Amino acid sequence: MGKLVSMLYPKMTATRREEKLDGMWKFCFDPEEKGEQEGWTNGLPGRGAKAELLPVPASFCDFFTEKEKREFTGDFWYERDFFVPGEWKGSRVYLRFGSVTHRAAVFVNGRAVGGHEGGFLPFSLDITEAIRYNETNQVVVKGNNELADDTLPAGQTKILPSGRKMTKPYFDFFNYAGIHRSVWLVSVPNCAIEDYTLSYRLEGEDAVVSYEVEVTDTANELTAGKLIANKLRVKLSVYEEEGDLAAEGEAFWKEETIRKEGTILKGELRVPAVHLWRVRNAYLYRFCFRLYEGDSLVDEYWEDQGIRTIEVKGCEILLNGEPVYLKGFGKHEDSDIIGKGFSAGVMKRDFELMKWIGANSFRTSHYPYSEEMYQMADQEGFLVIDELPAVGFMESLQNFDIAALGKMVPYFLKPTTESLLANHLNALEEMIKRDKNHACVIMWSLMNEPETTSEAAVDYFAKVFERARELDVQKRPRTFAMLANSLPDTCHCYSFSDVISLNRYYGWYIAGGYEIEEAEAMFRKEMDAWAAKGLNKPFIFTEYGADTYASEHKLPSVMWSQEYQKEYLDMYSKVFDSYDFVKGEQVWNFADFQTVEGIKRVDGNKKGVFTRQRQPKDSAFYLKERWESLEQ
Ligand code: BDP
Repeated sequence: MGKLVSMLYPKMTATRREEKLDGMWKFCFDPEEKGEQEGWTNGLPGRGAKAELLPVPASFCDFFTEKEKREFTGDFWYERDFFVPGEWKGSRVYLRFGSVTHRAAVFVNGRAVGGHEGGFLPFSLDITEAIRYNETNQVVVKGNNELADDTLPAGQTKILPSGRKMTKPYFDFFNYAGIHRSVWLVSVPNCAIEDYTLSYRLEGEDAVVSYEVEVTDTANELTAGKLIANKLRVKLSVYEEEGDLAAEGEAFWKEETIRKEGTILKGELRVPAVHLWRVRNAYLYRFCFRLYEGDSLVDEYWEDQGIRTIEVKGCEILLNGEPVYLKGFGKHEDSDIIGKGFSAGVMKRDFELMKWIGANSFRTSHYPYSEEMYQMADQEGFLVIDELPAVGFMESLQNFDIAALGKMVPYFLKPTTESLLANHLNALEEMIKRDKNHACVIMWSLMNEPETTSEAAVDYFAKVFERARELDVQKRPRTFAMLANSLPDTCHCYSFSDVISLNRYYGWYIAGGYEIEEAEAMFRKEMDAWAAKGLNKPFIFTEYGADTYASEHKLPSVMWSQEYQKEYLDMYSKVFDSYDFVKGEQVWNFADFQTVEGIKRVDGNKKGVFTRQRQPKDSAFYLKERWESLEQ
């Protein structure tokens, strides 16, 4: 495996070049796992018109009409050519994948250049030694989408009598796979800005920006002596939206700081009369970092960022010191035909709908989304709960066979726990590294509905939660979404959360339909029990919802009808409004989405407030009225 390098989003600057390699790629399934043996690392079978072509970015699943292709589990391969300009000689060249689900090994001109585990975070591979300049080069990606007890997300791979593999997820969304996000060819100077981290403090009308910049040099080792002798310095210029300079600072390496911080440079600057980034009222400054050696520019990188603070105090979630109430959804990256592939069009529509309905937030359930979603949320002033793909840590949830046989083992006592934790911490590090500077990210969700009722979970939780605190310079609140059986008297782990996030289905999975009054009573009983604990922490609802068929109307209501979805949501609204420690409501789900087939799902999960085609169900108008009448 190659060394994983900078997570910075590809950008053209005075010193950097990028080219998107999206479009039609050659594609091949490899059910017999013979690719390597047959030399596919040098190119896939089927030349010219004999090649099978597939679009990138997209899931491969829903293009095909054959079921074994849609459900395909195992190895799959992609290939395409790319051209490397001769002018790039002397700089470092990378291939940057937004995501390949769930894992990838990459070959350039037949040579292995690295890979990545985990299907929802980006990776860059240094391909400088493998390319030919001013010529056509070839990239081959071997992907794999199998799940196991220790993968994020978790699940199983079953072998059918035909020998075909099949995915058995422990979670409720279709196991879409493929190259889901853009692929870039990137050129970056040898001595470059590897990463930067921002945090803020408000002082009267001003903001004090603390910044850290990490510099790497792939050609030479950056020793303390060299950093000082080369007179390397970083200049940070912060520009207003109109382009005027708002603040500027410069930092040099000094003997004392190098000994302590290595190649990381730290500085502070003051933005006078700051325009704060506010909920649904964003302001973005352009942060431009320039790395100089003496007087010559070595590297330049910029991004638009909002300035804001986020903290939890008592039962309040405070943005810029002011309380916020979350209104919005748990979402999915999911749409017709392209599955989990990124589409700027779908993203735009989703934001338009969320604005229309009066939402101000969403959770990236159940995995980190494409980077463009966070950029857009920064732009639109949406609050994002950023979630890891840590879902399915509860074997019985979707794996009905095992549950029925009563073969349940506490999830964190399985022999796979150690490798699960290693994968989990790795994804955590990557997610925080990728998303830490986004103003929109106000909270980290470290797991969805894990098993928390056995003591074994405590040690696991402690490690994940402590690591998140350590990694995030902004010290954002941490949470995890709690399953129905994680209750005040059964859950061993809620105290790790800075904000308590509940997924609740009273009135759907529990006491649905005419029994809804009983559901409400049970719900209130649980809330009273939480209140009695006096946790002095904010509570939010990260899930509540009812499956609803967009074609069903019924008076009086029945479950699955549009009328029932409204009654259900209205019951929840009343309960939320009775407890002042409830600081947010995110309905499950924004839109209908694809799942595995089964007796509980009619061509997918229908809890959407919008259909999968992004048209409103009746409950959308109900929520619009409520959310527009609630304060931020
Ligand atoms: C919760 C899960 C979510 C499911 C939802 C449901 O967090 O992924 O889709 O319930 O059942 O258990 O609709």
